[in-house]
Amino acid sequence: MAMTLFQHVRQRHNADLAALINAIADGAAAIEAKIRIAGLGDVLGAAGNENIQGEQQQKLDVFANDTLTDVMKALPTVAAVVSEEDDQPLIFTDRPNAKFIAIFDPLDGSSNIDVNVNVGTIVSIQGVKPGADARAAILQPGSEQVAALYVNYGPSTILVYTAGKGVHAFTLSGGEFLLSSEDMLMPEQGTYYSMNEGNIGDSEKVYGKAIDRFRDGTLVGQKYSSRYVGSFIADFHRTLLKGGVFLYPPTKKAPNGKLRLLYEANPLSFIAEQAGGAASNGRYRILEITPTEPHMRTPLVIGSLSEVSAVGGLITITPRE
Ligand code: AFP
Repeated sequence: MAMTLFQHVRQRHNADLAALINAIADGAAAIEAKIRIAGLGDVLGAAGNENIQGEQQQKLDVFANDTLTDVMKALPTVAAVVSEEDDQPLIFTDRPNAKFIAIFDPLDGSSNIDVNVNVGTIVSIQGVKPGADARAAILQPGSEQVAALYVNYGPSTILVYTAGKGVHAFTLSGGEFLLSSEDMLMPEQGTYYSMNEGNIGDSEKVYGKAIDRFRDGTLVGQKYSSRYVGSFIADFHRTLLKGGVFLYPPTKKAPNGKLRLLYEANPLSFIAEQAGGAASNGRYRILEITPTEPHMRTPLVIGSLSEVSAVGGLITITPRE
């Protein structure tokens, strides 16, 4: 039988991280079971509340958030939890030896659920020294992440993680995530660009220019095709496997970008870099940005090294101070 997720993390890293990632995977298996029967029960549709981002919470958002939060509450190694769905971080003050902070988007792309399109769970795991202020430790640059993972609820359910020694994928089978790809590498160059082209007129001109030049083959020396699902995990997973680039620029509606730094851009940038890819906010490497608040947004250009560098070359890079 293929190696389990727990065995893999334990062998390459340590038992505490293996227990944490395994518990998250159990939560994801419960979420996937609910997604699989979404059309049959009272599972689809809006829950009737808005989250901190001003977005309509779906019933499955609430279920996924409650499931993952309960997982974290039960783990004595977790010092704090940050969720897209909750305004404030949850700090566990009675755990002086806790050493992880779990930051997650419980169900990314949830507006796609009602039309049966892939959704995902994204988790960033940061470290905090025992006894240190967990609230302050939440705002670390992404380069300090201990691990990052996502779960893609698609035709099969796949969990991809890194803890700094490569990127590995596990496929859910019989309630267990089993190793399906080890030491994954993103192609250095792909053939797809991925952006909501409805935003081009409302974005900085350079993004429209980049798309034009991907199309006519003058940016990276070949003509590109377009792919855009509108579920970040689906678009990222394709980019990890096939190469290419995903772009979400600043727009008039979202002047700082739409995607969230701590629980979307950071974990997937860690995975992209570990797979040999790259990620920037158009100006800086994503993993070097110091967050100013837990729900901070960022523009994002992520994918193969060739395309991310080429888009970066079109943008006026401001040197870091
Ligand atoms: P929802 O979780 O509200 O569906 O948003 C999904 C998302 O954050 C991310 O998964 C997509 O990449 C992005 O939004 C799509 O945004 P646009 O609909 O503006 O293209």
